[in-house]
Amino acid sequence: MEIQLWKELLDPYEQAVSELLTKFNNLKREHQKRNLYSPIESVTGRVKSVNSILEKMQKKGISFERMEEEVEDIAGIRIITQFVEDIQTVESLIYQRTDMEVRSKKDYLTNKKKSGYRSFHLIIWYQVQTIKGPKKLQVEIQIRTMAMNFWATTEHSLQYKYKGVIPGHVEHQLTRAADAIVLLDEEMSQVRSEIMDAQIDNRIQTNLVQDILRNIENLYHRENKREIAKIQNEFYRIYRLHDIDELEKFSKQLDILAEGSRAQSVDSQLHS
Ligand code: 0O2
Repeated sequence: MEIQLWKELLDPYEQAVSELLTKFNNLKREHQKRNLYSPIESVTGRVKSVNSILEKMQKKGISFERMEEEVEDIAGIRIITQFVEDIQTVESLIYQRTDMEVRSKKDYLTNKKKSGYRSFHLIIWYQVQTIKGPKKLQVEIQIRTMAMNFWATTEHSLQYKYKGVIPGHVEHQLTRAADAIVLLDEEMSQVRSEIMDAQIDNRIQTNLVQDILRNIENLYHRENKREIAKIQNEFYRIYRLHDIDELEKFSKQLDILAEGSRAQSVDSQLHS
């Protein structure tokens, strides 16, 4: 293969990664906007470097003709979750989609790798539209917790440092660290519902404060400034109470006030 063809070949994979990043980030945002707990903590993606593709082809004896079929992770997405339970939720979300078709999966959670590696992988078919028409390609989606990711990225760096031959004592420490990660994930699962509740409350409060401030700003342009100052002071007073129910009540009252003020302003514009 001529070197200049690599860019042409990898361009659709770049496009797939970029589109999928947007889609998974949107999934996270959608949850947040609806004050729901998001099983997705963060998403990253990359197209494998030519060097890594060549290395894999050499290691597995893959020909150039079979490359796109057999190197399944030319495009890679990594979804990080907070809890082990979220991994299955993300998997279900992917299965439900009509723009992603699951081709295969590798469950390194139930069957942890000898190295200690834990993660859940899906290989999906994903279609991109290019100027040459549609192209269906494979994307590897790795789904793992923050703790699993910490271990995997550290171990990956060591693999690189020791060129795949990690000394026995380091390997031993990595195995112990992998066991500790299993325990950490289990411990975090025990307090999962409490953490989820706290995060949802925090999100609700953030959205409420945003709504309140937007209403105050709109009223500021239409109403008496002294009245607005009073409303703002009342907001600060309620905010200091740390009571979401009170904040919600205040926000609803302000909604009604803002709606009334808006209607009055439209009315007076029509009659002027
Ligand atoms: P990179 O640099 O992340 O792209 P295999 O035949 O088992 O060697 P295969 O068939 O590609 O590999 O599938 P597998 O095992 O599911 O591995 C796919 C990817 O999972 C790897 O891609 C790594 O990203 C990750 N992975 C798998 N095993 C390990 C492990 O023991 N430690 C770490 N840190 N990551 C792992 P690449 O191409 O190997 O690497």
